[in-house]
Amino acid sequence: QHDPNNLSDRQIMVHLFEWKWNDIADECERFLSKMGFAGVQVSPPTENVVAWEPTPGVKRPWWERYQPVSYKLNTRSGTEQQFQDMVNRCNAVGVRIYCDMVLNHMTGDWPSGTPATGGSSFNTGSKDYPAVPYSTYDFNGRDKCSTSSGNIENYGDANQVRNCQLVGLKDLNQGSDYVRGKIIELLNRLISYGVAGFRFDASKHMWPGDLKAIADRLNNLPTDKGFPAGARAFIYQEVIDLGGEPITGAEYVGIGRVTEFKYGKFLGEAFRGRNQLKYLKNFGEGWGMLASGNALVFIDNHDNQRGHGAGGDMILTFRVPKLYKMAVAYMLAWPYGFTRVMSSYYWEQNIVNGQDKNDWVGPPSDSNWNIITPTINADETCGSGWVCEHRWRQIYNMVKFRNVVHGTTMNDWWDNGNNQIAFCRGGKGFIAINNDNYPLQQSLQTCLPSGTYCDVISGDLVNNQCTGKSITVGSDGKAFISLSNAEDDGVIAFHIQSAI
Ligand code: QV4
Ligand code: CA
Repeated sequence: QHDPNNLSDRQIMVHLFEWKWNDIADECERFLSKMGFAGVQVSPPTENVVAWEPTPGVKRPWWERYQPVSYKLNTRSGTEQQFQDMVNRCNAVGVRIYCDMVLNHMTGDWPSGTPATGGSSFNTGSKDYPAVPYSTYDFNGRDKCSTSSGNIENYGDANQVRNCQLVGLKDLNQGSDYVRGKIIELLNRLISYGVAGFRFDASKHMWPGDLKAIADRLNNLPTDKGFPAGARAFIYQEVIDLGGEPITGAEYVGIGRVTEFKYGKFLGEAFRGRNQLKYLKNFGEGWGMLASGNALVFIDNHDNQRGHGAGGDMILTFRVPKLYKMAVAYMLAWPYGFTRVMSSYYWEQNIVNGQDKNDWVGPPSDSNWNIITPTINADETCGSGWVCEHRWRQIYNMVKFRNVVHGTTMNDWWDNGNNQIAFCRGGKGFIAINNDNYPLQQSLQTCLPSGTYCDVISGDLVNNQCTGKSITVGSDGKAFISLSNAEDDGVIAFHIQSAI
């Protein structure tokens, strides 16, 4: 199902990567609702392995959460009780919860006695996960996967990709009625708590037919949690399709939306100067991407911001803030896909031969490895190791922009033949971006009513005054736009609700 079950005036989700449930509930109430966020993607809620030094020095990596041990909801993010409380509190302020679901596999190989976050035992040698329970019969075996390692060795072979192990992770057989039943039970439990949708992790590694069979047996969203009668869970599937493999994203669009990884890669290339912004005029289907209504789009995700997954060094992240804010602004102004904003924590990189040796580092935590609550600074930004891109003014003000212009199309495209672009959105909002190494100085058609507007990138509209730049639109709809390449931000944006 492709509809995020969002309130109609809220069009953006934020991934609060590795946040605790209590902190997410607070964030819904104090910030996300006020700023018009539609929902939150939360880290996998299912009990996972406690990964303690699988290799020397690696302690509680973020990726341990992608190795489930059971379907108990007990993780470093909190307990089942805290999870339910979060869903209730966020729904109460109109912010949806979308869960990251690891359904393709359970853990990799671990020594017996390795603990799990909810206290469950498991045995990887015999493929026993008694707290579900799953046993060896529930996994794809030698009959299904014929590679010598038992792992996926060739992405050119669709059978391997679905039926062999992804990096040694015990591969569940979603073709089995029993496994389907356990997965459906889990998803329906989350639905009963008021969860509005799911990210299906590693969907490329599961058969579309199996996912369809599972999705079809989900319950409607509960009316007693505020959903309209007959509402279905939103589904977006993680399929990395950059072309060149037999498995395509298009195989999955019948079930729900699909992560469009080309989007962030192409924008990374454009803003890093490997392509020109003028070509973004028809960004979307015209670039060989999925249909807008089938796409879930983002600039970076928790994998490719640290060199896992897809996109390589073209991906933009918080580490290149000026380019990143420009790309996010473009994404949020551009009518394509359902958008997701990344919200990260900081870690020190250690790049050796082009590879970050610290790509495993988990979230900010105390001496007992409990995740730390983000602190909130006076200027709305975060502290204590949390980057909180979603609390950068240039980003949350563009969230509002997207909500304001929702339902309009793009018009009045302008470019300078290089990397200065501008466009308007159906009489409701205007944006200009300068990624050339010289100033933008132009009188441009804006499509907005005449008046004075506050630029929402350099400041805000406060007490009927602009704290940043202001722009005057004349009776002909034209405005003089001045945006130097030397400024902190390479964007000017305003909309009908930023008018003085
Ligand atoms: C190691 C060896 C293997 C060996 C295995 C033996 O590398 O060769 O067979 O031990 O047990 C971690 C380690 C990895 C380790 C594995 C098993 O990094 O070295 O294998 O665990 O213990 C995340 C991380 C992975 C991590 C995994 C599980 O990115 O590094 O593996 O979690 O903890 C493809 C997929 C796509 C995937 C993307 C990263 O098509 O689906 O790779 N993206 C999603 C998630 C991602 C997650 C997974 C899928 C798996 O977004 O975060 O992987 O759930 O493109
Ligand atoms: Ca599989």
